[in-house]
This record gives sequence, structure tokens and C-alpha cells, in this order.
Amino acid sequence: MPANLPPQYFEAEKNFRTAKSPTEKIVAIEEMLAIMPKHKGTDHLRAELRSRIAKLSQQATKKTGAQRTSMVIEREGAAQMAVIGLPNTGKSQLIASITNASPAVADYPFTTYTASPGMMAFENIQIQLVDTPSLMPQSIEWWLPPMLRRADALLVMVDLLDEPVLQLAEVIGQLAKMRIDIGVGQVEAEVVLIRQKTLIIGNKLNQAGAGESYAVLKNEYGRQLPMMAVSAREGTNLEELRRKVFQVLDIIRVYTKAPGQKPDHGDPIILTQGSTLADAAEAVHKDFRARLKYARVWGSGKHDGIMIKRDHVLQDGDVIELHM
Ligand SMILES: Nc1nc2c(ncn2[C@@H]2O[C@H](COP(=O)(O)OP(=O)(O)O)[C@@H](O)[C@H]2O)c(=O)[nH]1
Ligand SMILES: [Mg+2]
Repeated sequence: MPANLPPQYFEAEKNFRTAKSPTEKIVAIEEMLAIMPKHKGTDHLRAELRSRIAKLSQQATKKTGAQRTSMVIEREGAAQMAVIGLPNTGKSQLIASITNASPAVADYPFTTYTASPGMMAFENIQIQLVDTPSLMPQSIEWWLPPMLRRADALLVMVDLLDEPVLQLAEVIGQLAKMRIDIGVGQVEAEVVLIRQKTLIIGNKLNQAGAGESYAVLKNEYGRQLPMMAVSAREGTNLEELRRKVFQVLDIIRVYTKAPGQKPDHGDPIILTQGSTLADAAEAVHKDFRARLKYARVWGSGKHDGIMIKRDHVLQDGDVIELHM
């Protein structure tokens, strides 16, 4: 059976050939795998690419940090969120205001040409925000689409003073070309590969007219996408933004404790919303899913300390005591 590969596949293959480090090569192959249609004709090729990734991963871990490029940002903390948008919307300013990082902020476009991470605290966890180069069709680096697909969620910055509705439409169109759908249902089903959770931020709320402009944006997209308005520079609504990011990520924090002891609230297990006790046990140790007999839970139960079974769905803030 012929493989019938789309043209984007050959673009990705070219990136693979020009990639320098093992990590860059892995990203390129993941891209090829993502593009490739899944049917009998591609079975063999997919298996071959997967085994190449396995070999490259070994090489990548052998090399030290110095060999790694800045293009692949390893996830740190509870989740990774990529901050994207058109030039001058305030992406770097947001990262500078809300994280421990200090990227360059300037009133001319293209100040940011690599991706750089910063850690944002939310209550007792840290969430990684990644600053990215502005989305301009003529200057999108090949590594950006895979980075945006690998992130746990996207944060789209929109400048409220500069036609926010058009800006957001432009970003949605560019994401569709990267085969990312953020849930506005404008892209053709067969080209969309992944759906990304997304938070829209209208920025520069401190400027005259920004509030009205945000109302227009909200009216246009507010039913489909979670959004809020901030001033990244003045710090307006940034505390609320931290919470909104946590909500959009759809994650929960679960704490473990030993019998008769208090839980450690400094070091939660991070799980996706809807995870069960068995998932939590596995997150503690890979063998625990199989070995787990039952647990006691404090928090979501009506009676604190009740016994729960493996398929019990956990809630944010639950404390569990695992019994093997
Ligand atoms: N008035 C106003 N200007 C802002 C705000 N946030 C960022 N800016 C300005 O917008 C310009 C672009 O910011 P920058 O973070 O470099 O944008 P980026 O290209 O999206 O990374 C800079 O001149 C910032 O000072 C804000 O909340 N209010
Ligand atoms: Mg920037």
C-alpha cells in the first residue's frame, strides 16, 4: 500500500536532515509522525521512526546540557504553557511581570527571537510560562509548531488597543496552519491534529478605550474561549490571571500522607481533572497502580478519612493515604 504522504511531511523531513542536536532531531521526527496519516501503508515507516526516536533519546541523554539547543524547552513545574501572539502585544512583559524571568521588553517588534521559560507561582505550585517569538507567517521558526503542540496549554496575548478581534482571528488562522485547534471550530476536521487548551488575555487594560475594546472581543469570542483582560505592565488583574491559568490547565493537586501523619502540602502530585485513585497511585510509583488495595481520602469525601476504591475520582486538594 502506498504511504501517500502530504507535502508537509517532506518539509518536516527536511528539518530533520538539517537539525543538529539529537533533541532537535527528535522534535522533527515527532513532527513527521504527527503529520503522517495512520494506515497500513505507513505502519512500517512509523515503526522505523519510533525506533529512531528511541536511539536519539539515548544519545540526547548522554550529551550534557551544553549540547541542547534553546529550542526545546523541557517542562518544569506542574505544567508548561506557551505564551503566543502577534508582535508588541506584551508577551515578554507578561513573563517579566509574573515570573522569575526577565526577557527583553521593547516597543519594536521581534525583540524576542528564541523561546525562553519563566516560572509563575500559583498558590503552592509553579507553572512554566514560555515566551515565544511573535507569530508572523514570514518568520515562524520550524521548531515553534512542535513546541506549541507539546505544551500543556496556550496563552494568547492580544493588544486591546490594536483591533483585538482581527488579531485573535489571525492567531487562530496561523494555529490552524500548524494543525492546532483551540476550540473555535473554524478549521477543517481532517487537517486538525490536536486540540489545545487556550486562555486569551487582552492586554494594556490601563490604556484609554481598552475596556470597551475588551467588551467587543468578549462579545465575539467569549462564549467559545476563556478570556480576561489585564495590564501586564501595571500589574492589573495578574493575581486573577494566575488562577485562570490554573483553571484552564484543568489540573488537580493531590497530597499523600502516611497513616497517623500530616500531609506535605508543599509537594502535590499533579494530575489531570478526572484522574482516579489508581492514577494517583501510579504517579507516586509505577508499581503502585497494581499493588494498591485501597486508600483513605480527606477532602472531597463527605466523611473525612473514608475508604475509597481505585476508580474513585479525585478532586483538587484531596489528601490520600495509600494502602498496599
Ligand atoms: N500601555 C501598556 N503597554 C504595555 C503593557 N504591556 C506591555 N506594554 C508595552 O508593549 C510593548 C511590547 O511589549 P513586549 O512585551 O516586548 O511585546 P511582545 O512583542 O509581545 O513580547 C512594550 O513597549 C511594552 O512596554 C501594558 O499593560 N500597558
Ligand atoms: Mg517579546
